[in-house]
Amino acid sequence: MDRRAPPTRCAVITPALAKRATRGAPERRSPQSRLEEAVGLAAAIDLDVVYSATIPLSEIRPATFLGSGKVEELEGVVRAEAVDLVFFDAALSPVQQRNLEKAWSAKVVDRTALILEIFGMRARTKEGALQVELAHLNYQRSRLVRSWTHLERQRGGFGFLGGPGETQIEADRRLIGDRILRIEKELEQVKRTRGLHRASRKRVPYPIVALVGYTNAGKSTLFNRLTRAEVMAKDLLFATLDPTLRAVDLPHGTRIILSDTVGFISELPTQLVAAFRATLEEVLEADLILHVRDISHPDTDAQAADVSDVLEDLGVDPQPGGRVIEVWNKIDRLAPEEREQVENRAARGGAEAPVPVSALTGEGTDDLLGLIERRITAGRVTVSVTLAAEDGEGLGWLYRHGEVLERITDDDGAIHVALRIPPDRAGLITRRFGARRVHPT
Ligand SMILES: Nc1nc2c(ncn2[C@@H]2O[C@H](COP(=O)(O)OP(=O)(O)OP(=O)(O)O)[C@@H](O)[C@H]2O)c(=O)[nH]1
Ligand SMILES: [Mg+2]
Repeated sequence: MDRRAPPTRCAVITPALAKRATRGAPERRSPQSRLEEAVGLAAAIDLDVVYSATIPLSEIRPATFLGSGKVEELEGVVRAEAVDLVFFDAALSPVQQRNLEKAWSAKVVDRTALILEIFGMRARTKEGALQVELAHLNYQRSRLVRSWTHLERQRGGFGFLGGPGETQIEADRRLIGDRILRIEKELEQVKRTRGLHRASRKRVPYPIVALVGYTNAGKSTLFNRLTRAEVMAKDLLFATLDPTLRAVDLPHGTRIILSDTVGFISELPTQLVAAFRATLEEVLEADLILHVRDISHPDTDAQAADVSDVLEDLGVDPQPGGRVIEVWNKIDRLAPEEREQVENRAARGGAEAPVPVSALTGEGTDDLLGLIERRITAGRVTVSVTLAAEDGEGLGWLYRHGEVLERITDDDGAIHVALRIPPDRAGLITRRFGARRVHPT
């Protein structure tokens, strides 16, 4: 259904608190790049950004966030630019939101609401859609105002872009509560199914390699390059939402499953962190995590720090060297001397060394595949097993529990199998098939 409303005229406001007001919390980004990201978020949902500004302020006012002089000044802007919607890039309390809407006679959405809206538009799988809806309902319930979003969406509309005349209706708490219960039940059902899928995948001996990284870092482009797939890769924040999996054969024949997933962003709404835990659970279980960074971005370090924070929250040690490999993407965009620095850093080697690549041109991606293979197979052992000709069940078991490198049937029908397995499975094999030659690869 493509019922396009005329583009909504949007003003993007990024408040920049003075150091004092942030209680010394380190600000990782410049106000300018925060504003650029905010404009990118608005654009990600097809808003027509007609005005954008950083508003410096020394303290947050409980009633309107900004001081009264600023509120008035912006009222003039909203009127002059015929703004329908103000994206206020911070967390607003319901009271602040309402007061600003009154003062500006325009719809006001904060960062959480906007990101929820983007996620709502992008969710494709049933689970993704349910999780976004759940996050939405929780957000609404916490604000006691009926939202412009999922109710509108059910009518096939464009969420809060739904037009004027929309009033803030007191939410019917009970209605929302009932709905939350229903969705939670449905989610449980979907999760059970997914759990089964995952369990069956676990039995597949292929290691899982997960791509993570800041939104727009180039994960999907890299995924496509490595798998020759065609996942949507766009200069768009949160182009990918639902996880995608695909098998890749590494240079020496090791097969892995590569997973592309949702990108991270600073101040990811807590509702969504919870909701997307399931998506990110794939990451938790991955054998290897590729942290894809846009090394050409001025905020690359701040972005990497944000990603590390989320990984840490999920219980993954974000330090490169362990399960994480840092992939420094977009080297084609670097100036020659910057590029040299990056390459020197990579050449120093070691387990923590980043891998410079360009997902766009393909430079460095062969090295990356080689490294993935070395890391995956390191510590694996090869075992040789001989089976009686009639032991079809045993053969099936081996295929499920290891990576069969070679299988030879000799003249009297006996089957010799060379199997590569993680070391912790060696005991299992010896127990089941008797003592066998076990040697490291
Ligand atoms: N110059 C250059 N551009 C790249 C490279 N890799 C990706 N891009 C561009 O960066 C933009 C974002 O790429 P995506 O692959 O969609 O990024 P993503 O990390 O999947 O983003 P989300 O799904 O939004 O989290 C696209 O316009 C890509 O063409 C690269 O190596 N060099
Ligand atoms: Mg993507």
